[in-house]
Amino acid sequence: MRRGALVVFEGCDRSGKSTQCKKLVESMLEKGMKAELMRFPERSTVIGKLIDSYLKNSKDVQDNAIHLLFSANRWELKPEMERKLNEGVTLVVDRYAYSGVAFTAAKEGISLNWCKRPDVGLPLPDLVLFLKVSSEAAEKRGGFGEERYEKSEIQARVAKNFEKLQENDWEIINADQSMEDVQKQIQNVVSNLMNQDLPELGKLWT
Ligand code: FDM
Ligand code: MG
Repeated sequence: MRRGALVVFEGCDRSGKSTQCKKLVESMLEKGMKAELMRFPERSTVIGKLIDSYLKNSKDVQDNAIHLLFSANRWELKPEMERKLNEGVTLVVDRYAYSGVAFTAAKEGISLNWCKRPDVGLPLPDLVLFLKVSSEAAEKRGGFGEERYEKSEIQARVAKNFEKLQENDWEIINADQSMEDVQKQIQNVVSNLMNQDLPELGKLWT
C-alpha cells in the first residue's frame, strides 16, 4: 500500500495556516483520500499541557528547557505519525520543527543551530507549505491574542528565522491573496504531490 504523505504548514501568526490546514483535509476527504489534521504543539498530552500553560503565561519555563519540551512533544507523537503514514493516511500538520527553531532562536543568546539539534531525525516532511503574509495584510486581519509570542517585535524576528530555515524545496505561498486563491494554489501543489511516487520516509536535518 502507498504510504501517506507528510504535509507541513508553516508561517507567521495570522498567515491563515490553521484555516488552510482544515480546508485541505476536508477537500482530501471529499475526494476519498485518507487524511488527518495534526498540530504542534499538541496540547492534549502531559508535555502539551505544560506547553499550554507556558504559552498562556500561567507558567514560566527557562528558554532552553521549554524548547526541549516543544521538541519532546513532537518526538512523543512520532510513533503515531509513522503508524498513520504507514496506514496510508496523509498527515496535514499545523506547525512543526521549523516553528520550534524560528520561535526559540528569536530569543536572546540561543543560536539557530542549537535549536535544530533536538529535532534532528524526526520524520522529514514530504512537503512544506510556507504561507508568507506581509505585515500589512497580517495587521488588517485583526489584533494579536493574549498568548506569549503574540507581539509584533517577536513576530518580526520569527519571520527572519523562517527565511534562514527555508529550503529550496519549500512551496512559498503568497498568503496575502484571498482565502479561496490560497486554497486553490495549495490544492494544486498537493495534488501534484499525491500523483508522485513517495520515497521512503526521510529524517529531518540529517
Ligand atoms: N511554538 C510552536 C514554539 O515556540 N515552538 C514550537 O516548537 C511550536 C510548534 O507556540 F506562538 C509557538 C508558536 C506559537 C505557539 O501557537 C503556538 P498556535 O496558535 O497554537 O499555533
Ligand atoms: Mg496562534
